Amino acid sequence: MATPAVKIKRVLIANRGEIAVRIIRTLREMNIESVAVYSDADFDSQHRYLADYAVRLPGTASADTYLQIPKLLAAIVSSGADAVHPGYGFLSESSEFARQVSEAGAIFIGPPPAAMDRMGNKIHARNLMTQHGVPVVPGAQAPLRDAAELKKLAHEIGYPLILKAAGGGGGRGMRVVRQDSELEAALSACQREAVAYFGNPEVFCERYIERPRHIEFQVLFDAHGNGVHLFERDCSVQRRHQKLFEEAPSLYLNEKQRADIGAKAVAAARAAGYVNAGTIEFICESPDKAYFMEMNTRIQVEHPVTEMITGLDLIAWQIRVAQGEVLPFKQSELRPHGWALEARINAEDPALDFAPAAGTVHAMNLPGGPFVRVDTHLYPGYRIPDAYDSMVAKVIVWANTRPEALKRMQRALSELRLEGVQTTAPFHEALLALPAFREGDFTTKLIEEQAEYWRKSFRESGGDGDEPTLAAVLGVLTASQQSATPSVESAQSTRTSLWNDTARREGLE
Ligand code: MV4
Repeated sequence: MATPAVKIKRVLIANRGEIAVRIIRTLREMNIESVAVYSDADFDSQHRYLADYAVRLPGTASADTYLQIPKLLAAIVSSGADAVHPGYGFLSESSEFARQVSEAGAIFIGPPPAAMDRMGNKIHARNLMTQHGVPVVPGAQAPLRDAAELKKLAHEIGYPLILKAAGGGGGRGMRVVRQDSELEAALSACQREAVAYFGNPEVFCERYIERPRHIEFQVLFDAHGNGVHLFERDCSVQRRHQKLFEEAPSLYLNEKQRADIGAKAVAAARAAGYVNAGTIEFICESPDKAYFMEMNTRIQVEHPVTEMITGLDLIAWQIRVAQGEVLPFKQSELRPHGWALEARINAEDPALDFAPAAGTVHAMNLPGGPFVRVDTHLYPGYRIPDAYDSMVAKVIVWANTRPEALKRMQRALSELRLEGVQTTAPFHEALLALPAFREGDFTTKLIEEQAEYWRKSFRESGGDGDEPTLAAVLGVLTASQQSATPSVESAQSTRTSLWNDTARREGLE
């Protein structure tokens, strides 16, 4: 392996929870020291215990702690960290943070700020993709000026349409429009939300794809112009833009389609001048019609499924390319191996419409055994604070084939016990039993469209509370019909607390 241009010795992790723990583990394996930062609510958190050093960020709210650039810069200086890993959420996609970390003399373990900016504006990203031969959904090439212009475009593109904020992403502030009469109100609502959520009033439109498959490609680029894709993840199983279950590879694509879309993902990242690990999101109308949606310029929650099918530690590779190392493999040398699944375990209360719920983990039993991985920051006696997001564990399994992986996930979930908190685990058990899911016949609408199937089973079981799984699933479904609450991963960077926000939104909408 080529000698790195620089050798990172001490990394500050500007994050918390399972991802902070995950990053510390790789650092230790690489003989790199770790520096945790912790808010007052995270005094008892595992990432603080596990790191070599820990720096307090006074305060509790994300805005006062994990989102506070000045406090983080002070922690970098006081700890002597020579690099920063941002994890996901929080400041991970802030080009401003990346710039200030560099100016403070530390290495930002992530993409160059300019690449983040190129992909951050969705209109700019769409146009950049078109220039580089990456397909986008037919739509606007500039911010919409007014309803008249939108109407003209609508007649060119055809209904249904979707309005999105240029500064948005991850599903927030989108509006579907099905006819002329809805245009004006939808445009002004979308513009209003664009200002409120993203501080940017620019809005654009695209043809709306009713039942897409959400497939994203992991890419990895070094600083010397070498880049590969590490195959795809199918993240179609989601509710309210919150991913619940991910897998790699996707049953939807054959080898040729995988290679074609993968090449487009590499072209997309190259067009942005990308370095480090990133993800190109596509929505697919059919396996041969994949459109670029957006790029996530961070490590993602679901990165472990890619690690399982490639055998690569993605956090380690992020660090290596940040040190200037050259990628030692070519695309032609990479092959996916077997099948990996991930179930996100969120602490949520079915009695409160599956609202995020804090609590103390009085006792726990985590799944184990062959080819099972659990990424979590939980330990017995830990009190889950309500100031941050509700994801508390990821159960990841690997097997040679998808049917074997499904069986293994069922086995793993059957071992999971978290006493004192209610979780999304029952939802996953119901999902794994669902014929459409098992057969791979699903889109992003799966959960909504299966509502009737689950309701019927619930009625036939008597609906008397003897069926905790179905009752829990019905709770998920009820929640899924409420107003959109987008993904934690992308949303927590712009909000002080998702948990409080859920309650706030219910009052507002
Ligand atoms: C779309 C779409 C249909 N047509 N764009 C949601 C998240 C953001 N990244 C883009 N999203 C969508 N954009 C067009 N032109 C449907 C969605 C969408 C979606 C996409 C991926 C995963 C889950 C989704 C759930 C609802 C809507």
